Amino acid sequence: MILLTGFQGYAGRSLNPAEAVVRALDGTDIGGMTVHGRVLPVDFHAVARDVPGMIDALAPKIVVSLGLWPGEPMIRLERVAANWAQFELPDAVGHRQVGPVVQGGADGYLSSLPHDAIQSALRAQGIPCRQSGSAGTYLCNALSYIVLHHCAHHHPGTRAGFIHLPYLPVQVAQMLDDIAAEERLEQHQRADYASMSLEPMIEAVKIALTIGAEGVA
Ligand code: PCA
Repeated sequence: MILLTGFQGYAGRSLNPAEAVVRALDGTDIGGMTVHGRVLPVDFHAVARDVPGMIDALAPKIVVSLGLWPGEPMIRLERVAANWAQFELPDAVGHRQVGPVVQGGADGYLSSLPHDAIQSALRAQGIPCRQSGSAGTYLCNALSYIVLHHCAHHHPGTRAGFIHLPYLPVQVAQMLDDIAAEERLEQHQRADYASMSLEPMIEAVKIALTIGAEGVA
């Protein structure tokens, strides 16, 4: 089976495309495996406590985690998870993690998903996609690290990786209204308020899981 996780909204926003994609794909069959969707709170301690047990209980062949990268214009495949957190923003329960994600853990892990094949397949479908060497220093990187660390130690056959998604168009529309209301200098001229509709995001994750499942018994 496949474990697909996605974060809830955070930083005062109720929507997160990651949650929407997880809800859309939960219970579907991909590559002969059932997708088990789990929506995660933006809460460092809850994630660190619950996700390893989730993996032990479900024993998935593939774990793909999803999150929002604000302003990212395309599907972003994260290659690297670093054992470092530098939360500039408190999480949903007010915690700011600064320091290692896992005390005493390796400095980093590489994703075990077939990134090049996923990238080619997405581009062939007309879905813009790129690979990234840093998932940042907030909870997405931390979750990616926690999953890869746990799999490296306890589920060596499990493929795992992280995908960052752009804003949904409705989020950018709302932001533009918020910015206009705040009358903040220059914000209305910024050219980096990228977004992507939900359908291609769902399609992208479906393709990534299909390719990730190839050759997995
Ligand atoms: N994005 C944040 C955490 C939750 C989410 O969806 C991040 O990139 O770390």
